[in-house]
Amino acid sequence: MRRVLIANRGEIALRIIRACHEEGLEAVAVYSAADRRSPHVRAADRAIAIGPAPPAESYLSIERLIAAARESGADAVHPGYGFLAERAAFAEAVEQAELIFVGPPPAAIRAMGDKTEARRRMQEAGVPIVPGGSAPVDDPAAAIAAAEEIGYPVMVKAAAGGGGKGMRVVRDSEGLSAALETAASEALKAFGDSSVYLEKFIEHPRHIEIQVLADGERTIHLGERECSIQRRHQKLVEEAPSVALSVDLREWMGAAAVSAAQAVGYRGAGTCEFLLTEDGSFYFLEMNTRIQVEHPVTELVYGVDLVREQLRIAAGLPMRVHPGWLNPRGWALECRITSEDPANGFLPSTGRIEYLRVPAGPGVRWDSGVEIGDEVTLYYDSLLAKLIVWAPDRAQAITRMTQALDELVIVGVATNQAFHRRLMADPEFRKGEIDIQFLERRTDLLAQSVSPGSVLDLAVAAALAEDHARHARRPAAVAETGTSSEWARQARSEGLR
Ligand code: MV4
Repeated sequence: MRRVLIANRGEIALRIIRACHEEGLEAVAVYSAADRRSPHVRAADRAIAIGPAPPAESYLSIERLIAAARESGADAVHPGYGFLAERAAFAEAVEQAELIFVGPPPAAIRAMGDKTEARRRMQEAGVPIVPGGSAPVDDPAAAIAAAEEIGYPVMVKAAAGGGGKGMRVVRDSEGLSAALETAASEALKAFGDSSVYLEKFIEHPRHIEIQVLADGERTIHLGERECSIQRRHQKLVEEAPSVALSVDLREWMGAAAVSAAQAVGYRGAGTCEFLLTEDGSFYFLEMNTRIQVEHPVTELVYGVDLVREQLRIAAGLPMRVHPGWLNPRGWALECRITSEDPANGFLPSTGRIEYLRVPAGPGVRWDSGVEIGDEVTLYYDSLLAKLIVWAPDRAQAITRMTQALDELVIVGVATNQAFHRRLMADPEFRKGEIDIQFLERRTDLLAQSVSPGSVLDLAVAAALAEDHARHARRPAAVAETGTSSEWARQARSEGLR
């Protein structure tokens, strides 16, 4: 393996290009007409135009991507996340073109993509799944009988689903047939497959996911990520480790994730999603057969570069992860900075990034695909950057994130930055008292719009507050008078300190 085509854009394309270079590999970027000036295009060794801005005609075109790989002499393809990353047909097309797919075998993608198939495989492998059916239900009478058995509330889920589409909660037999119909039609629309099945609805769980790596020889886990802070199935903040896991629970969930991966012949980096209840029960939900957006928090606490490991494994090399290293150290947090306006129902905002000040300092990582001057459009998802921090413990990580959010300035598009600041200051969040319904309860953290008339007042107040904060940050010794040292006093008065 010498040259890798990155079938993606934005921050993850840049992330993968950097990993390629560290592994001594050449990186080929692809770009749509909207991305011709993007940072990932300049960072790569070569870049190939693959079509117009709409994803269907560029980043989602299997044909054009394979053609670009051929034209550039690439011998491998990394899909990143989103777009074609979890399409078994893409992995197959890559392999049919005699290229290496940097990801799991197509059969593993396919098995995990069908949720009822995945449930059957997990059951066989002894991985705990949510009580419920492992085959699609078709007629309402059978569904009512099944729901009685499971016990209400139940959830109707799309077999081809994932990520929250085609799901309905049902609290009694009355609502069941309507829910079956809406879930089935939603599933048909979203996935082209109307099959649905039933599960017990788990109330107020945490969303915990386990990172796995498999190189064909060994399958290991790299602990958990806590992903409960989400809104409408979009994660906003992730952390590693989770306050909810003891060393023992980490090993149990880790072992379950390893079994899940082994059950489908997994290779590469993957993630098993679980629901974790307050009493410490956990249930496998689904496996994401790709590198994930939030992978950096695991990298920071485990000291492992997951994308470099993906590349090594794809090249047929053993992973470099030494079993003795595998303990989380300290705490990592990630805030997804998106071009969405919390004051406007989180609608995507567009515009040119007129000014950008990026946070820095010890333990601060900024994974971004945008720069000053870039145009934010509606063609792609709204993730502008991931602000990631590491610190020795959770409290210090929150402090560090708060400081980094204070340093961050983005002018030109509305972002969710202020939401993240409110969250970091929130007592419940700081205690780690979170579950997947946290943001449904705490709508106060989402909104807080500012009327145009108060903007000037706020600007003046902000300037005064900044001045006050600068004084507060100055070391106490400087502010003090009446020191015994005439030398020091004199030096300070001359501005030498
Ligand atoms: C559930 C559930 C409660 N009970 N299944 C959402 C996306 C898909 N991965 C599965 N999902 C859920 N399945 C049962 N039986 C709650 C969710 C869920 C959820 C899961 C993870 C993260 C965020 C979520 C938000 C709403 C619902």
